[in-house]
Amino acid sequence: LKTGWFSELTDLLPGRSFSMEVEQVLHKEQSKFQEILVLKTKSHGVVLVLDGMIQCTEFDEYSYQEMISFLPLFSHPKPQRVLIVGGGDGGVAREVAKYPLVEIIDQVEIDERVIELSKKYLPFMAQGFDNPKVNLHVADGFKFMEEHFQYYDVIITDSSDPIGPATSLFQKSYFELMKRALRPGGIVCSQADTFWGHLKNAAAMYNHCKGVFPKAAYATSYVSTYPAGQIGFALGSLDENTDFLNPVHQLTNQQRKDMKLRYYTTDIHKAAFVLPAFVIDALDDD
Ligand code: AAT
Repeated sequence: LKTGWFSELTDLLPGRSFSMEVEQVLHKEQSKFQEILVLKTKSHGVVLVLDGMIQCTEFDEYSYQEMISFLPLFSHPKPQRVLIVGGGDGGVAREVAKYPLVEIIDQVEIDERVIELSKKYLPFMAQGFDNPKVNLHVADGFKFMEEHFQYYDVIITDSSDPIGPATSLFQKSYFELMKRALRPGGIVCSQADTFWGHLKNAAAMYNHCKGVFPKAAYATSYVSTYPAGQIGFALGSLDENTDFLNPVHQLTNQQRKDMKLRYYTTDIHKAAFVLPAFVIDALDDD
């Protein structure tokens, strides 16, 4: 490896790696839960890395935060109470807070240090926490879910990958707990891995939704700095009539400009559910 470069080297991605040239290591520590690294890179601005995996970069974070937020929010007729699990950088809170129908945003992040360091080094994302609608809890998302019943309209799980503290958020039992925590008509959306090389994980997440909710769907987005440049989302709805492919709230160009959306459009939403043949077959098989 060249010195001065960060390479994403983890057991989750054997035999390959994405690299960025580092201008400065802004911060490095071992928290109670994970290794936290904040880098200033030449090409991607500030980058947050947890346990060796890239969580977000200043350059393309919006492509992920907007999709994981608005795929579920615009599929729900009246999303007043939203729960965000994970998302310690504040990017999803920033997006969810933009939507006027949303009245309450609870967020449960396990690692206080991710929040504190994001406030310091990623203020363009952590500004999400300043919104008065946001109530931040520092706790384990799985435990939090066990203690909440029939309350939320939308639950967004913006979690790190299924290794370390986030492992429980990828299990079927977590989807059962989310179902219980929703009000009638509620919708969930979870980070669901990449189908390039992790097809089994992606299909498992879709099948958790399909096994637990009357309606399920799998969506995809381009995120240039995530493994293979692609990440999926598993969506489930308590309302069997939810039509994920045709969002109830469709945005005009003016509306999306007013919301300062840089990635999400209604057409991108519809296209996100159009999947390659090998993915369709893998989702059907399981
Ligand atoms: N907004 C995009 C960044 C993330 S951050 C994922 C967050 O989930 C981290 O802050 C981590 O501390 C938190 N987290 C992990 N486990 C739990 C848990 N059990 N309960 C609550 N929060 C948790 C997502 C990046 C996706 C990366 C794709 N490769």
